[in-house]
Amino acid sequence: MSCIVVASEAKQSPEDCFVISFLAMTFRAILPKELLSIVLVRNFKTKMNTTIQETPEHLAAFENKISCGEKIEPKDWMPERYRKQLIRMISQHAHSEIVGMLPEGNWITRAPSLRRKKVLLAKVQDEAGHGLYLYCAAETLGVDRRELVEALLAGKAKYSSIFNYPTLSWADIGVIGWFVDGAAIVNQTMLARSSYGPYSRAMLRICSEENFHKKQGYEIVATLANGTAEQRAMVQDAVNRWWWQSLMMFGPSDANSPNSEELLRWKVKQETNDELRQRFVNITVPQAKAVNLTLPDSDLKFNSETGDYDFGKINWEEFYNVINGNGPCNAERMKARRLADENGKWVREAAEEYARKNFSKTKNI
Ligand code: FAQ
Repeated sequence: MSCIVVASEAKQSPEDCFVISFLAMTFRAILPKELLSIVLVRNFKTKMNTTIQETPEHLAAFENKISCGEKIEPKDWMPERYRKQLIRMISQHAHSEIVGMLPEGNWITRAPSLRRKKVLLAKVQDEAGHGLYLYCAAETLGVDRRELVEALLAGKAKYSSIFNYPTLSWADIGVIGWFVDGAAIVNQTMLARSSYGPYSRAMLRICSEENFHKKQGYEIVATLANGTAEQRAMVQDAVNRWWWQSLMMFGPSDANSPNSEELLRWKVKQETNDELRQRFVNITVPQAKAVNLTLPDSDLKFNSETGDYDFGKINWEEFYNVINGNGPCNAERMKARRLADENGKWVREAAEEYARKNFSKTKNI
């Protein structure tokens, strides 16, 4: 087992470097060497060329680079709108990973065996790691992580709708791995080809971990589906409660997706919300059949002309209700995040004070 500390040197101020050294020293001091692997993510605050005005020539060169399949890197010139869109999307993604720890974290103490407990613990820890990579990726765009976290805590930033539903039974943990991680893989495999270098590289690592997550979820589902009548009923109930909500993860239909046009043009997204949703349905229907579970949609049927599974109408009213903060668990999730932020305040303050003192010592030398 290894413990990974991801630290960011986003601001590059000497204070930050001291905070990181302090954390590294502390972890080295308290953990045996074989348990510790420290990853310092050097996240250079971009000295973006914002002094260069946005001219049609710059935009044309930028778009040409993208159409040739080249990646945009933090120090490259980019239109302000591209930068803003990426900060919005990457930070929402990071918040989703962090808030997404809550529904599953709720079951760590109640997992039915030591094996299941260990796997779930590792999965939830992975999600925390994904959140940290993603905050680092957002910081390469010149934004401060604290600013992003404060936007979440103030209710100004979004996170995925799916995490505003309760986990009522152990079967929910299996279904989350199968559906939610499954949907995330479909979406993120596309994002791994995104035009922004740091985001696409973060996605590669994240997708390989999500594959394990999906497999552990499907294994739980298959075990319950082959179990007693009570276990089968429990897993079918979980499938019924998470199916439509998982389809909503892909966002509004293309006709109502205000950001898609721009994101597709700049190859941040390479496929539309509806295309990805359809791919997820096509992948998942045979998997449900394989374990003799039904998906709660009487309109679901194979269309031999398109080669796709046609499916019923999504309840968009519910979707907008949830993303506007009125889902079943929105208030509970935000309360948990605010509490975590408050409880971590003394650690941030101690680290800052340590850095401040050490920085002034260095200046005196
Ligand atoms: N929930 O114009 P579009 C995971 C918002 S990670 C909440 O179509 P866009 C791993 C959207 O932000 C799951 N809000 O937007 C895991 C926009 O609002 P804004 C997270 C949503 O950006 C597993 C407005 O609606 N994955 O599960 C949702 O083109 C288990 C209009 O929408 C990502 O974030 C939604 N479902 O497409 C972790 C992937 N859908 O900002 C723990 C990266 C839409 O204008 C446990 N993001 N909205 O006020 C994306 O791929 C895209 O941003 C979309 C939305 C597809 C989410």
